Amino acid sequence: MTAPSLPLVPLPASVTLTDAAPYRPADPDDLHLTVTVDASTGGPESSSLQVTERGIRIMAADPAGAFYARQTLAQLETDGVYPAVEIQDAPRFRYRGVMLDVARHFQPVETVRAYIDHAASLKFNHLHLHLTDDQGWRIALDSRPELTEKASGTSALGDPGGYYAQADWTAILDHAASRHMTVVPEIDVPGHTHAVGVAYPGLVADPVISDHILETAEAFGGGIPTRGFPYTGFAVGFSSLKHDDPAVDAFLADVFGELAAITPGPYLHIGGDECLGTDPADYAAFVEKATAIVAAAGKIPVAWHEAGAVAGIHPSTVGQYWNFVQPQEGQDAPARAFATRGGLILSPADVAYLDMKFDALSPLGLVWAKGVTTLRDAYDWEPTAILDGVGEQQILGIEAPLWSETARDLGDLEQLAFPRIGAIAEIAWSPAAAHDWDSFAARIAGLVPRWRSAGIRIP
Ligand code: TNX
Repeated sequence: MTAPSLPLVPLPASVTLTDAAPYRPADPDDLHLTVTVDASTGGPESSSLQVTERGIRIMAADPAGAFYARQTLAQLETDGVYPAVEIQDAPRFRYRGVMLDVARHFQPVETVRAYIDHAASLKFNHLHLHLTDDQGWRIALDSRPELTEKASGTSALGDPGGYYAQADWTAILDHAASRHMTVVPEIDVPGHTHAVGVAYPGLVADPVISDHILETAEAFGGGIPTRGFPYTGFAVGFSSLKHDDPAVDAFLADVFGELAAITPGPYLHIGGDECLGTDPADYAAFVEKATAIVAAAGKIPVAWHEAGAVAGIHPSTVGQYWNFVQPQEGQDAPARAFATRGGLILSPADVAYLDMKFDALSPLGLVWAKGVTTLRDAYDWEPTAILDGVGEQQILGIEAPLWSETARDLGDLEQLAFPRIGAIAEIAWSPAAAHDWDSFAARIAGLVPRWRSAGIRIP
C-alpha cells in the first residue's frame, strides 16, 4: 500500500512510488506542469498524476478532476521537492459534503470562503448551508425582507447575528464554484422556525415547552423561547409553523420559489428534522407541500431522514441520515424509505458530526451523539454497513455537518473540524478496500503540521 511517509488525505485510488529521482523544480513558481482535460480518460472528477524528475503531468476527465489532482500535488510537496509517483484517482461517492450551521452563530462571508477552501483541499464537492433556525434567519429574500430585517440580529449565546445580502450570497456561490463546490441551501421547516415568528408572529404556533427545553435552559442558559422574541439558547424541537393557515402556504411558496431562483445547484434542503412540536399529520402535510414546491421549481428536494416516513413526500427527494451508525429504534425505516426515492446522504451523528466534542475538557462542542468523538471514531465506519437495503447504489454520498451552537468564529469551527474532517473526506473519497486506520493515522499526522503552519487552528 501507500508509503505512510506521503501525507495524502484522502488517499487516492491508487498510488505507486516509482524508483525515479524526485522532481526538484528550479523555480518553485514554474512547475513544468502539463494539464490535459479529456472526458474520455475516465469518470467524473477522475485524474491521473505523474511526477518524474523532469516534471509533472496531470490528465483529468474534467476540470474538477484536474483541481483534485492539484490538491494531491500540494500534499506531495515537501520543501519544494516532489516524490516520483504515479497516481490514479477517482472518488468513491459523487456527493461529498460539508455543512456549516450559520444560523446558530452567523458566520461572515470570509469565514465561509475559508471553510470552502479547507473542504475543497480535501476533495469535498458540496457545501450545505443551514441558513435558518430558531436563533436567526440568515439570507435576504426580496419576497420577504422582514425575515432578515427583524429576525437576524442575534445568535446563540446572546452573540451578535447577521445575514447574507444578495451580493454576499453571490460571493459565496462564486467562491464555491471556483473550488468546484456546489452550494446546497437549507431552509428548515416546519420546525426550527422560531425566527420566522420573530418576523411574522402570525405564521408560527406558540413554542411547545417540554422538559428538554427547561433542562437545556438550565444547562446552557438562553431562557425559555417566547413567540415573537429572539431566542439565543440551544434547545431544539419547540417551534413550528402553523399548519392550517393559507398565509403559511404563501410563505413556503415565496421562500422556496425565490431560493430556487437564486441557487444554481440542483438541490434545495427543506430540513424537516426534530419537529417535536408539530402534530405528525400536519408534519406530513408540510413535507409534502415543501418538497412539491421545490420539485416544481426544478430542484431536487433534500430532507433530514425523519421525513422519509411521509408517504406523500415528493419521490425525487434525497434523504439525509443523521442518526447513529447503529440506528436507534425506529430511525432506520424512515431513512431506508429514501432508497427507492432520491437516495441517501449519510451523516451519522456519532461519527460524522464535527460539532461533537473532540475531548471532554474543551468548552467547544456538544456530547449528545454518544459523547466525545475521537479521530478514530470519525474514521472507523463503513457507509454500506449502516442501513439494511442501503448499499453503494442507494448512497449518494457522505456529509460532515458542523452545527454552531458553541462555535463563534472560524477558529472555533477549525478546532472542531480538524483533523476529523480528514477522516470523513477519506470515507467519502477513497476506495473501501484501502480503508486502514494505521495508514490513515500516519498520513494525517503528516498533514497536521502543514495545516498548522497554514494557520489552521487544530486542538
Ligand atoms: C441535532 S440532527 C440537530 C441540530 C443541532 C445538532 C447539534 C439534526 C438534523 N439536527 O438542530 O444543532 O443536533 O449537534
